[in-house]
Amino acid sequence: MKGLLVVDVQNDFCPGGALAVPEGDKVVPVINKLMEKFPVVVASKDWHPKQTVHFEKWPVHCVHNTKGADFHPGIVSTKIEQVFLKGTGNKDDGYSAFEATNLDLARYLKEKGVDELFVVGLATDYCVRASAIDAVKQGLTTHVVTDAIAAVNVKPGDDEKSLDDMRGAGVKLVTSKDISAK
Ligand code: VGL
Ligand code: ZN
Repeated sequence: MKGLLVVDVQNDFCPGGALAVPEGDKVVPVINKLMEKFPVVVASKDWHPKQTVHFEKWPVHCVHNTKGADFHPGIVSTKIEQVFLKGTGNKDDGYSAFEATNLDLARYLKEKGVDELFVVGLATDYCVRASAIDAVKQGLTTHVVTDAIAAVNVKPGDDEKSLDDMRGAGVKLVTSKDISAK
């Protein structure tokens, strides 16, 4: 069974947001179309407390229950059956959706019979990378859809390096047009 994991398509990671990913919003229409093709669609949200050591490294972003932490308004969120919240503690981790604290993503996918996971969203070089690599470690056949992700690129080239890291870990890179109907 195929599942789609939509990582952190939140206002703060989109243009105008507190930690804007260049062209972060370009993934929105691609993801909306993809969601139609998957029997199981889940999403993660970066969901930080007001104060966390994470903000020593990053501008304040995705504080829980704020507009910045909402999904981008263009995302058809009715297609998302479950949201996984991560980065909820006072620690600088939580990049991976598999570290969500409200529910166990690995167990959820297993219960749904998902053995093949497609990862999309923001940001390529942090949460998409960490989530995809963890998915492989969970034994899932894991794909990242390269036209449905965008990178922060704190350093130029972080996007390409992340793609290499993911490929090296066993992630398959595909484009949205390679994905057929469910
Ligand atoms: C992320 C930086 C800080 C992400 C989250 O969702 O990729 N990046 N917090
Ligand atoms: Zn964060």
